Amino acid sequence: MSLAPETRSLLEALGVDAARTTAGTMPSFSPVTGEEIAALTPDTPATAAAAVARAKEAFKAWRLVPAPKRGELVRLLGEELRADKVALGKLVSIEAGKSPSEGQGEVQEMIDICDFAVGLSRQLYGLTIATERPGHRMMETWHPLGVVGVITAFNFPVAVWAWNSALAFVCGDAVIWKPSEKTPLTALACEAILARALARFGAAPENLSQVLIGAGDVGNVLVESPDVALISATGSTRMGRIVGPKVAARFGRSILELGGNNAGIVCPSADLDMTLRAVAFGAMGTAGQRCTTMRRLFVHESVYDALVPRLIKAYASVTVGNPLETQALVGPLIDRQAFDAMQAALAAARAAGGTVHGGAREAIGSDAAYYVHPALVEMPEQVGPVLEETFAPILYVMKYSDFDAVLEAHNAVGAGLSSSIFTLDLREMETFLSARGSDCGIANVNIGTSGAEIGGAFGGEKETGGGRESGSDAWKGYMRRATNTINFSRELPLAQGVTFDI
Ligand code: UN1
Repeated sequence: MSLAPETRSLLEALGVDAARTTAGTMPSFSPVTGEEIAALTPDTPATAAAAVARAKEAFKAWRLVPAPKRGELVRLLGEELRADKVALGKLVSIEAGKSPSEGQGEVQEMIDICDFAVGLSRQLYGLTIATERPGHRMMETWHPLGVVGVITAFNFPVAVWAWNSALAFVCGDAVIWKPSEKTPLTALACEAILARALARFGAAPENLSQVLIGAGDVGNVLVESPDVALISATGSTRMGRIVGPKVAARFGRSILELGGNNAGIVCPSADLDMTLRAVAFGAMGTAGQRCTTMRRLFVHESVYDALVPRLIKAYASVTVGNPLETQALVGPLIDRQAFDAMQAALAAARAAGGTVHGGAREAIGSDAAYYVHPALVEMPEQVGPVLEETFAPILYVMKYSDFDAVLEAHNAVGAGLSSSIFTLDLREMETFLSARGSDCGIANVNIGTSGAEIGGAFGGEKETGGGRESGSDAWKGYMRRATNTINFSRELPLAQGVTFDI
């Protein structure tokens, strides 16, 4: 096959050897046109195993480089990403179908995590702890963990790699990345960008970072290898149910960032203009293909008629289109399976008494591209498809009257990633953020469920998998902790007052 001229020039500008993307057996498609845009040579379980062996060697050297020096590599990566922000953002648009603003926003998220990680490289602190024994000192030390396997999804094809790699690099780990088979080109572009940073850095071991192109059989080598200390996997709950137990069975560590079924609650005092915009972006942005996409909305009966008709209007007027050629707010679904899943969910919602607004396919581009109008579904209650994550732009809207009951309904789904409350009432807000409020890893007030900044820990509870990536102290997941007790006395007092006189 041959590359489209635009894809070819982008890949070349980003430093990817275009020849590597045309001669293989693994096709890659753009959701923008539905056309095949590349054909790559996939890795195999054998080449994946070889990569693990190489990464182990790289780790042995990298763990000895002082952390602030490791941070210098990430600083250079941030610089390279700044230089390539527009080009990489565009490749994200081609491969994942995001609008230009969202494609570049994703690259900005990578730059942000690099900046964060550079600072972190001088702040990998352990505690000094009071000991009960005289002449002793107790402290904890954080050491590099090992080889980190990063498995990412199509919807954030580059940012999630950066969240993991920027932290892993400053923490002293080697990284093997298995990107989604739906977005291999952006992964190769990241590899090329990192290669420039590594060349400027000069002192990193070979194979500090490797990319494996392929499907589940390749990722499975990482998952099952005892030489991969940490698996950080982003994707569906179905994937997590396979990966999590396998890693646990070998006592490996995992950071799982799985499905979300994120909800907003609109209270009587809510600023409805702001709520409207927050819900519109949260539910329709990225064509509903963020793990943080707002999928459920509970609206108090006193404001239902003031808000929901306006929302339906906003849905009707939103522009859907080719993200490379138009200013449309909503781009394509990733593929036909996503479209089929959306239509199946809408049929189930109708059968359960829902009133569907929107949701039809739009004839944009070829038959192989799947553009849909986002759907808002008024549901009489939270049943059937409302309880599940469908990775498409469907917002289920339900009316509520009692605050305590809506909190319960809010938490009565399997996933626990992100959540929002729209209120100006202090009691409602604080209750939502309290122990009896939202059970999600992310709980917001007067903003939507998506678009988290990198400074906070990112992830969620229950079927979302419990992992935390990105900011705050998520770095601890990429290091191992040693508790050290040092006796600088001439005695040997035992802890807990135990005597053992010999
Ligand atoms: C994802 O969809 O996997 O909070 C990540 C957000 C983005 C990250 C989403 N910062 O929407």
